[in-house]
Amino acid sequence: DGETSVSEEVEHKIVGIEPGAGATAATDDALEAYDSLEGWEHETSSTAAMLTSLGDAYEAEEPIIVVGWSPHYKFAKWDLKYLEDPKGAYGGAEQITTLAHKGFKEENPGAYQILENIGWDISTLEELMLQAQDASIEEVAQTWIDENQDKVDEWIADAPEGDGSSVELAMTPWDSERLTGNMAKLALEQKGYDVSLTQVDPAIMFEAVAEGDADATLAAWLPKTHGSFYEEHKDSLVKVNEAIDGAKIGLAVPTYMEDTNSIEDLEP
Ligand code: PBE
Repeated sequence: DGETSVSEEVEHKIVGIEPGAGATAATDDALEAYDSLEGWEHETSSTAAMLTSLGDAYEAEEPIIVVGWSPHYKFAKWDLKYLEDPKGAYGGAEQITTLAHKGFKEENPGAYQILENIGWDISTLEELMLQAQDASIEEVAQTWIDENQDKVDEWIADAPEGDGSSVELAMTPWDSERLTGNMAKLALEQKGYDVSLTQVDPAIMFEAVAEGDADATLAAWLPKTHGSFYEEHKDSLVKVNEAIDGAKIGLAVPTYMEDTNSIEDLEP
């Protein structure tokens, strides 16, 4: 009928994020799983570049398809929706899980006990991610700890003093993980633990905790996003806590793309 389809308008391209992200691997899986995505290109770059492309397209009310996830401020800043994923390429609800090296509980039972207690509602984290648009992650983390001492006390009160024992935490480079990593660090430090926080890609993070180069992480998205990393290393890892419930990954589009609601609405 001569009309340009959404798939043509976006030039059969998915705007992706970092090559090492779990959501990137899931998107490659989706390209394999869906006939509707045959011949599509998955362009990886960075979260910042994806957000710039999304903001520009949104401003111009042009169609765009991005690799998305929650919690993230993009859903508060713009009206976006996830595309339905009937084949489950992106999994379902995820828990952002705290993992430790298998020997860590015995090595440092006090720090382990505190990590078992630390968790947040997803709405709290979303609010903090919005605040982090206008302030540094470290500032937002410090302010939340200062204003929620009752919560921090629940986490640390019953645990033994750290007496300067070291806790090496690993995290990934995304805002949600930098926030939870920094807040956990501050809570552990209040009890006298000496905490280091290192930022690495997911593959390195899993390897570091599995090999004991890091003690623990609050940044494992399971069961799907980092599922293959977890499977590879699970014999050396312990699930300490599900610190955040209700996370999600998938393909996201602006809601003004009214007729595009499922990955199966796209065309080769
Ligand atoms: N993310 C945010 C990461 C984990 C946290 C969903 C973009 C990923 O590995 O895909």
